[in-house]
Amino acid sequence: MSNDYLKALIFDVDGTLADNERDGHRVAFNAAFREAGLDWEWDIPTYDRLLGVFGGKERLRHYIESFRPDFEPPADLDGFVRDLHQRKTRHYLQLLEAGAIPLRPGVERLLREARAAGLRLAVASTTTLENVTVLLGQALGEDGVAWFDVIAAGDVVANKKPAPDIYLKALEQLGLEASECLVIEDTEAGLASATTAGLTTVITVNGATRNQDFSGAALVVDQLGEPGRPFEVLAGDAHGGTLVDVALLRRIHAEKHGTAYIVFFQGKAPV
Ligand code: XBP
Repeated sequence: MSNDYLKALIFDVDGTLADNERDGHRVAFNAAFREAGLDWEWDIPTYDRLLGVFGGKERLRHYIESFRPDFEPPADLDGFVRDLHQRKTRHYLQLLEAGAIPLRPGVERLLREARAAGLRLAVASTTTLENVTVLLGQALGEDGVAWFDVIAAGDVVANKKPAPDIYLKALEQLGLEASECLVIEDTEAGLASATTAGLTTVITVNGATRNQDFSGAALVVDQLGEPGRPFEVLAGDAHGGTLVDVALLRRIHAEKHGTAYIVFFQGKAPV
């Protein structure tokens, strides 16, 4: 039994902080295809299937290999994919900068509460680093990025989710043990990644992930919840709570790690 107190929250980004896959990343991929003179168009059902492959470059390559037997790949396939992905990232950043991609309900509330309670914040995401920093700056204001001690993102690891690498990287950069952190995720692959890294995980589903298998998650909800807009509990024990807040996360963590559950002075863990 461990005696570790909860010290940090690690957030996935796409689908968790923002519901940005279908109306953000997908739209940007399609704009890149048009710009490159390709007649490819990813509709929502196609994109939902492609979401099984994490990482934009990996997803493009999978699409070419598995969905476009008609396509004559160029000799430099890596360069072709890289160019297409750079175009996609430019279009995605434009959407972010236009304010087209807001945070999901309860996200900003939880981030603010966690900071006030002395918890450290981190990101572990498959997406390109700039996609994360621009989203945070746009949604939380100029110092939004500085709220996070660690932003582990994109190609800094060789193996993307469901491999545990990005969560292990975030833990290494935080200098913390898995037992001192909790993860917020939205996908089965993200859950597998965090769980293999030894982390306890709360799932906040979205339209594309609601029917995935989340056995092994500590709690599964439809959104983090706001006052007056309670979450729906899809699996697990919410301990009578109506939103994901620091008190509920401490309770879940304490239960999982066997830490004596005490009333923290002003919500802060003892040092
Ligand atoms: C989700 C992803 C990302 C984005 C695309 O990652 O798979 O690939 O769809 O991002 P996570 P890039 O849930 O870990 O945030 O095109 O920048 O790779």
